Amino acid sequence: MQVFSSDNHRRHDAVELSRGKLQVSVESPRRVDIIRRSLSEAGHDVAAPGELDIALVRQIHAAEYVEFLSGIWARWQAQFGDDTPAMPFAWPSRHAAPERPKDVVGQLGYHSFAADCSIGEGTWDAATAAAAAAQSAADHVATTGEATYALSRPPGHHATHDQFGGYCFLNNSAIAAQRLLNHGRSRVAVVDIDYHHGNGTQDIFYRRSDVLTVSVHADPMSEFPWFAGYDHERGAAAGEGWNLNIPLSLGADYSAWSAAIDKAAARVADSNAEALVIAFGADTFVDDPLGTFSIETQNYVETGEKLASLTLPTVIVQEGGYAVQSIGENVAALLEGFR
Ligand code: Q9C
Ligand code: ZN
Repeated sequence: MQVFSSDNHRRHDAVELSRGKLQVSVESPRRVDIIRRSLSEAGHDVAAPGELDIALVRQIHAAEYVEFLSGIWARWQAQFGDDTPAMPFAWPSRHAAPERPKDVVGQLGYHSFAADCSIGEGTWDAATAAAAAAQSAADHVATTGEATYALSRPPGHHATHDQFGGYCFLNNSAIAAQRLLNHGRSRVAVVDIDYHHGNGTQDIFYRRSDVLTVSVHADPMSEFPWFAGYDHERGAAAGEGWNLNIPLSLGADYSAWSAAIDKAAARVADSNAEALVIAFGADTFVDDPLGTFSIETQNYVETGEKLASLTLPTVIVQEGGYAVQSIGENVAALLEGFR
């Protein structure tokens, strides 16, 4: 399979606030090193992505958010004069449409929803490289029809129209879906099988019917991102009926998870979608430090086979997965299902 991966991911190496402590983020550069090694060994062809079309990013994200992300590090450094990472710590009240403050710290709160991300000197370059991988994968799928994998890092599915969070800055899966539409597909389905709900992708396409969003994930009543991912969220306005959430109990096993994926696949088969984006997080794996599901490596082969049997042109985009010692085998297993 053709794989797109940029070395620029390395320029983002973050900290996260976790249980009261600032720690090195589990969303580490090593994740990509290990996936790349496994995929090369399995005979996949890894190429660097082309240059990102920033107009494509602006179809998905607010212009003021793109401007914020690209400039925030320089502004933070100018304001505080050192190399501490930029992080938010205050967010708007739920009760009113918030003002957008002028200040760097105010804007960090306005443009985020969680304190598990830090922004450093290379964050923008890494995030745009991740989006470029998704864009190039979509281009390759549109021209060849062959399933293609974007090894995007940092991940993207939590990033909303104008907020970062959950280790995500630019929504790579949404960018891939939009790129497929730009190539002339009239409807695209996004199936998100990361352990966590794809709240960002849901947010971006919530009022649209040209992108069907389906997510299988841990019940947000008990798991991040807490405030979205419920089964009553079905889309709005023109998008009514075009969002499907399938939350599962903590500790779900393969039989529960695979039944949910069957349901997701059935919705896609029913949708007239002309292309598919799989937002693939390996954090459903049994040994994942953030997840509670008990999916095993071999299960990802069968999952790949199931999704491949939809016979749609398919972009697979990397999302989460933090059991680094197994992440390479798990990604290789999912791709194996597409052979
Ligand atoms: N100390 C993705 O899988 N923070 N993001 C967990 C744990 C949120 C996961 C805190 C996890 C976000 C792309
Ligand atoms: Zn996840």
